[in-house]
Amino acid sequence: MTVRIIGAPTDYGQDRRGVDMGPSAIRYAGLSDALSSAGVDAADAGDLAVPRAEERDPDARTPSTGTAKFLQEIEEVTTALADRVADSVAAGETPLVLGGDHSVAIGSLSGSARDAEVGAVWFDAHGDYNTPSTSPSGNVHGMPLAAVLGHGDWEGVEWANAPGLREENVAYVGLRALDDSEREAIRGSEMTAYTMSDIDERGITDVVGAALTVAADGVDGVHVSLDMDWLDPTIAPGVGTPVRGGVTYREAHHAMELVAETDGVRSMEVVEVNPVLDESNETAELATELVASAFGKRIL
Ligand code: Z70
Ligand code: MN
Ligand code: MN
Ligand code: MN
Repeated sequence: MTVRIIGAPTDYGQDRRGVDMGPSAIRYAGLSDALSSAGVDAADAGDLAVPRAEERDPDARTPSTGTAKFLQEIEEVTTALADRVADSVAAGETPLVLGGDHSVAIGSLSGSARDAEVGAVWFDAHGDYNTPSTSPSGNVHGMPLAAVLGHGDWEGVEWANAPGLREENVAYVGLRALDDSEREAIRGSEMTAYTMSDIDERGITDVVGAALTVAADGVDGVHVSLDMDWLDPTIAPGVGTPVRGGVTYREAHHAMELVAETDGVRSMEVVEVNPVLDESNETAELATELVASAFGKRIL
């Protein structure tokens, strides 16, 4: 198996500068060695060219679609990313996108689900199901799942919609911070949502197994989206929006080991690593370890 590393050094989807250094922090933490130890060939495509935020209007808004900040820039970045991901899949590789904030998922998913039916497992504290008109922040990293599914204002926004992804094949794991509008929209959707309470009650093995089953049902492959704020902030402090009560180190590794066992991973991304908020780079190191588990690294 060849894993194609694609860096997407962008922070246009949120307010905290520094997440654009995520790809560099993850590589520095030893990503290619970690992938080798998982027994896969890693090929690094380098980083996407992302326009420097300092050269753009900090109040960038696209009025026709409400209050999504830097929507033009995000369209540029995610459109380019979608092409890279689609090319990688077409070449028989498994693309691994390094964020960047979670807005990059618009690119990974619309690329991965361009010519195929794809499911998704969303490991995140947050729902990322806002639209420009429901968003409390205007930050697109709180919207990518709504964008790819064409929910609400995102309906018909062609560059953002992922043609081969259906709500029925999307499963959240570990939710614990939802806006009221998101809660209602998620309840009204066909997605499956496993919260931290479900993990408390059923255990990580059962919940992740169920999520993978939902995502893989009747599709060509599964996209794995790993937002590092899914983890408890005590072990992953370098994220822009830490939320208490996340999964533990062992739960996270086990979840990724279950991902590896499905054999159906078509594409993956790891996002929201912000080395500026993390003096010892432990969040990027953990991201690297978890990716290795997701691609088959085992203790014995
Ligand atoms: C909030 C919003 C969010 C990540 C924070 C927060 C969303 N729901 N996503 N951190 N990764 O602004 O939409
Ligand atoms: Mn997220
Ligand atoms: Mn999040
Ligand atoms: Mn598209």
